[in-house]
Amino acid sequence: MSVTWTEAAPDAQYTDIRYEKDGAGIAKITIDRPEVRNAFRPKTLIDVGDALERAREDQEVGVIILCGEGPHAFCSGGDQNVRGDTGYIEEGASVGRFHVTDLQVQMRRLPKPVIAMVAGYAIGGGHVLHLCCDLTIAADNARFGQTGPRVGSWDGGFGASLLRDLVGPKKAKEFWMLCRQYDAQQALDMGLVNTVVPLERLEEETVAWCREMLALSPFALRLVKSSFHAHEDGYAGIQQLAHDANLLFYGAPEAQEGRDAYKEKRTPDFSKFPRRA
Ligand code: S0N
Repeated sequence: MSVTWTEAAPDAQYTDIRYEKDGAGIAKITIDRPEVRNAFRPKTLIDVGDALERAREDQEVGVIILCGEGPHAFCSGGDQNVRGDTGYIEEGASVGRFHVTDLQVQMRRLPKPVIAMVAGYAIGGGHVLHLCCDLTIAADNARFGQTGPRVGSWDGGFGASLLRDLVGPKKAKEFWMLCRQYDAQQALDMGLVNTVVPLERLEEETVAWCREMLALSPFALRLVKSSFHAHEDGYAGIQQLAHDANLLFYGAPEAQEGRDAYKEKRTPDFSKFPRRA
């Protein structure tokens, strides 16, 4: 199953990623810093966030792949070279922060499936990025793990909660308290990834999964995602699902009667709508 990727945002000032589309519904965002195992600095995350927003707004796009350049790493987390005493420091800034906080939420709220395509290492904050994706397709050379306590940090947000949901509390604590690495088969066995394929077939298989989703109802997929997150993300998750319901209701004559009555300066007549059991 061949695919041809075309640069999709030639106007964007991306330095750390590539943003491409296949012209048939799939967008691909590639973290392009292989010299540091695709570690992210603030600009990397700003680029990824911008590309995700483009993919969200683009009605041609139904599914988004997130991956790293090359066979050695999906992403090795925060770039320790730009880690300051106040967070990760963007070029030209004096005070740092965690740009990844907003990106993780953006991935969760984005109403289209985001698929992690993992070759090589998904480590540290890179591991949390794959956790935040809706599905993960792993190559047989993939390795997963958290390093926080080894480098003086931790991610107690999605990095703890989603991992706990996927592999259970004991195993999740093992990830964080021992900082071990797990291979692709171990990851599959513990429910951390959806499938494992030979490295040379990774993109082909990921694209096949994407095409399967593209054949399905886009709004149903949107509601599937927001339904899961309604529980997992608390009030923010419920808000997403509730607003998706609003979006559907806007299309109903009952909602339109309220709008039309307001515009026509009359009392709305909801009597024709059933009080459904
Ligand atoms: C990925 C590893 C296992 C790969 O090992 P391998 O294949 O042996 O390659 P190396 O020789 O180690 O690496 C090749 C070159 O790449 C550089 N490099 C790799 N990772 C990083 C990185 N994260 N930052 C900077 N440089 C990196 C190497 O230095 C090497 O360069 P040269 O050739 O010049 O020597 C292995 O590389 C590894 O273990 N990497 C470090 C993984 C790690 O500890 N990552 C950081 C973990 N923390 C975060 O991700 C922060 C997350 C975060 O932002 C956050 C968010 C919310 C709340 C809390 C946090 C938080 O945790 O702070």
